[in-house]
Amino acid sequence: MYSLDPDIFAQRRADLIDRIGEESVAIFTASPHQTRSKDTRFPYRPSSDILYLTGFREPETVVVLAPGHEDGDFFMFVRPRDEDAERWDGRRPGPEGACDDWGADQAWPVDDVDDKLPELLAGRDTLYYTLGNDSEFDARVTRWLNELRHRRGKPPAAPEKLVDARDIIHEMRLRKRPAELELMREAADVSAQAHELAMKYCRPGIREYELQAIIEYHFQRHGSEFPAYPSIVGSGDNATILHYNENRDTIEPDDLILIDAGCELEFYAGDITRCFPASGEFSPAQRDVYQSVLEIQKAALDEAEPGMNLDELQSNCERRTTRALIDLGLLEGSVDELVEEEAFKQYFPHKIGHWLGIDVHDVGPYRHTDGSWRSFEAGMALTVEPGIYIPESDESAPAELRGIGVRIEDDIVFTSQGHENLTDHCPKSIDAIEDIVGTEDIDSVLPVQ
Ligand SMILES: [Mn+2]
Repeated sequence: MYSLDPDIFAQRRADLIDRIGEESVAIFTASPHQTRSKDTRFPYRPSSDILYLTGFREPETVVVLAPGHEDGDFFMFVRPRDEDAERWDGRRPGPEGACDDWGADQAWPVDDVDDKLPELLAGRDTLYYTLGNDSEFDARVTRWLNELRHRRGKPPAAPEKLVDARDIIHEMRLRKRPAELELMREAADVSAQAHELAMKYCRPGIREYELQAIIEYHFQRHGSEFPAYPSIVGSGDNATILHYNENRDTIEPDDLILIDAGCELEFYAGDITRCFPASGEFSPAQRDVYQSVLEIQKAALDEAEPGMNLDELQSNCERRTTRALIDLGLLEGSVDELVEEEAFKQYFPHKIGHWLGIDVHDVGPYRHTDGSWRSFEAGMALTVEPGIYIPESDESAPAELRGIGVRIEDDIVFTSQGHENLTDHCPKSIDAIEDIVGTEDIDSVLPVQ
């Protein structure tokens, strides 16, 4: 169960209920449990919107918020208690637990959804529900609406308007409150410490997956159940693959290593990228690329404050990156023309950052509905992660730069005045990194048997 105070979930539901109003009803469904192979499954990752509203984490769950209903406003359909199933697959709270421990006003076994849920829709004007996630459930919703429309002897009872439920809840999730920020700070701290450990225990000859194991061991020691996303440990040319996660190679003495890893703590994500040389000393070429990215990141952090928007941050980063690429001998021409042609995309193909929260690429629109970019506001959490990647195969690049990939990523939260950098203490300057890499010996801690 969440360590977040149950009142926080109650407050979120109350907020959502306020926003949708008494004429409406909202349905949220859990994502399905995915098969990993044959009859085994991936560990279940609860659906973020349901986590946000309830903290409840089981598959097959349906949450209904029906403001002003005579029996309450928070209803759940959950997996029923089942002695045999629980003996095999684990304990279930069942409907009773959903009421007692998660605060549902009423809860039923999920198999009762066809009997009970249409009643919760009856008489409402607007249904908040997201079509397209689960075609089977979509068909059920359609059937219930039709049944309500054709009900005899009663006034038309089916909601006439269907609104995407994400619009409203994702807007809420975009602004983090103090209790969430505390968890995000903790997720950032644990993630930062894990990067530091990887730097300390790195040495030529170690495998990428060993560094991954050190990082993920640290995550779990601190109560994280999952990494927030598959950890990226790329040495040498592997660092130029943006979402590399084979992590099987042996680290060579001359490699620069890129690690992009963050823990998920109480379902809040950390997301940090750091790069460091396996030998403990940057080569001149690695140093040049690294220092360029570091300065680009510093400039972005210096200007990231409320009132700015992601498009401005991105454009400025593209311009600075273009200038750096010219200085490094990777592009030729004028900054204006190269920016216009988007020539930087060959070496910086991604965005400067993304929202961060319960999902690592968190929800919430970056633009207003009219297409204009929305300004950053206090409580919004963003990653800032410029990069330059020069694949080994790039014959147009100076030979000494090929096979170097650098990304530097911090997690920030906007405050009324500027921002708080949650991951600033993770070693980042060339001196700080060179001081720490290779200072510990993993074999003395965990000898290979
Ligand atoms: Mn990221």
